[in-house]
Amino acid sequence: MKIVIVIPTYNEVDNITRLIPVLFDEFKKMPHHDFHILVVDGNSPDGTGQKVLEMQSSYPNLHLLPEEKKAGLGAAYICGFRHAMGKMQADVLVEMDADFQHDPKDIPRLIQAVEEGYDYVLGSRFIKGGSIPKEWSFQRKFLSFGGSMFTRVVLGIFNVHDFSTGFKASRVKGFVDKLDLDSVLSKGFAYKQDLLYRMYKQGAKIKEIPIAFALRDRGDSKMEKNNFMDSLKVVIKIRLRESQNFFRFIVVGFAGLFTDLGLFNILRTLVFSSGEPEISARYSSAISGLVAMTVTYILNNYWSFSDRKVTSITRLLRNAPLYYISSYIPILFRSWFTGYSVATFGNTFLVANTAFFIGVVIGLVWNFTVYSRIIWRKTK
Ligand SMILES: Nc1nc2c(ncn2[C@@H]2O[C@H](COP(=O)(O)OP(=O)(O)O)[C@@H](O)[C@H]2O)c(=O)[nH]1
Ligand SMILES: [Mg+2]
Repeated sequence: MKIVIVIPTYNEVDNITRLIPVLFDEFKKMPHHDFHILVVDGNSPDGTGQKVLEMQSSYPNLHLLPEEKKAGLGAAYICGFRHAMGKMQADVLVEMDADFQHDPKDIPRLIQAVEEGYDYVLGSRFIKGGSIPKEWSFQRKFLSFGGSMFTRVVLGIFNVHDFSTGFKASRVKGFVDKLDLDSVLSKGFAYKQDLLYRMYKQGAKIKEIPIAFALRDRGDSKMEKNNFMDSLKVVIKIRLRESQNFFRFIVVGFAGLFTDLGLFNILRTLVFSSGEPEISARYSSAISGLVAMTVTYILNNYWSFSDRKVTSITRLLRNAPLYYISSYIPILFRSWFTGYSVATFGNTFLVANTAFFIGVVIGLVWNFTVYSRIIWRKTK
């Protein structure tokens, strides 16, 4: 496999000159792979780029991708990934810092997992065997670990423990080459969470291997003060975007409820007011229910599930009975369940309404599942 280690640098001249020889020594242990180093330099004033160019005479597999200016960690990686995939035809991309916080000796373990068939291998600090520097302040430890746990829960990716690690290997074919790198949500640190989520959605087989995250060797950290907030924003943005169908579905549900209630009362008091009250209520309820269902059907099609909307009128008409019937199933269930509950636990306000509420929640889950999986199922 052709493996490209992408290393962004900004003022890392002391580190990169020592890291490069160590890495090429490490590569010798895996002679069956074709290793390359791609340094993406943000036009460092300390001459990092120049130094890399000089070292190329000793290391033919050393490459430099100069940026016009420092444009953020995410921007540097995206730029490097494009170059490594396009110009260099890489099979595997490795992300790594220049400052020895990532141990070059861990590279064989990352690559081995890729050989085993994993598509996204993360050097993880928060699993058994992994660690962060004990010298870090409590606040930094807390933000790092807490941030990852928060991301884990909000994104619902429970097989990952370290969402902000900067040491990882990704398979290109079928994975990184399928991602739309133009739309990555951050030019800075938070590109990590977004890329991870995209790889996950792409169906990558993910593996974490434990790493000991060291202290920066020389030079200063380029960590921006707002990294944490940047990541938080990106994670929440992803969650909202992914849940958009669901939020809209809930809003449409309320619109349906108001239509139903409003129309029921208008019909009952104004249209069928002259008839028998019992018959009037029955007709009004049947009509308002049907109209409300039609309204929600249309709103769901053109709004909640607008990303998958059905445009052909024949298909829309053909789907309608399925929509009405499937939406009616939880109502039937709810009716049976409330009846059963008052008969069993007593005919009180609390019992009736608790049962009704449970029925509503089950109905929500049922409807959303049927709508998103069947009626407005995603077609690739
Ligand atoms: N090209 C480029 N490299 C950067 C930029 N920001 C950080 N780096 C490099 O990315 C790596 C990670 O940054 P670092 O300061 O070590 O972050 P920390 O480990 O979180 O403190 C280092 O090799 C930096 O030199 C940037 O804006 N552009
Ligand atoms: Mg670092």
